[in-house]
Amino acid sequence: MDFTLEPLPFAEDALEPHISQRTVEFHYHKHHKGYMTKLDKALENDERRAMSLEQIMRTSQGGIFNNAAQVWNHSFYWQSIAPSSSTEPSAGALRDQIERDFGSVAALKKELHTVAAGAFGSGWAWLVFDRDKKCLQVISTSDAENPLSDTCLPLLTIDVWEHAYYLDYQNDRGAYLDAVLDKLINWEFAEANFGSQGS
Ligand code: MN3
Repeated sequence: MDFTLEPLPFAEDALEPHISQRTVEFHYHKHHKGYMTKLDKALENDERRAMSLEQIMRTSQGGIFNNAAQVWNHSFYWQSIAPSSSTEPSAGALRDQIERDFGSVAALKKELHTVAAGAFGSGWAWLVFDRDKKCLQVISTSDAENPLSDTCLPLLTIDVWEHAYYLDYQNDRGAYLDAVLDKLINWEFAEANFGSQGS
């Protein structure tokens, strides 16, 4: 794999006032980049250097898994949020599936809020599509874990590590989640992921 970080999909101040430029700077240049730097160093003389990031995650444990997964999770997070997002998914396949599985978009947002707020310690909240059960689910993972597998297709994620919100909201994770869920969720990204499920 190429050990350079892809650029942010928006300007560093573009999420203001919901997520500050200072948070995005630290989050991207220190945390996200830090995981990539550590992964690069850990794989210095390792045949896994030639693998894709996804292959490295599948075949590694411990520090190498943690750094690889955190690189992947953060790239996915930066795409899961966007400035001036539409507040709801537009009419279409994902919206139909949301209404089937949760009743409404509002109920899905409430479930995301509950799961993300209730996740103990550091981790991630996810909207995923279960290919076996053919349904959407909201789940959380701890630390660097992610739900990526043959049966589980991630559609969007919310970072609930404290570094994602502490500078802006201190210990009030709920206020950060309100801002993300009401103003920043990139429904077009979730729709594109949902559309890639195959059949
Ligand atoms: Mn983070």
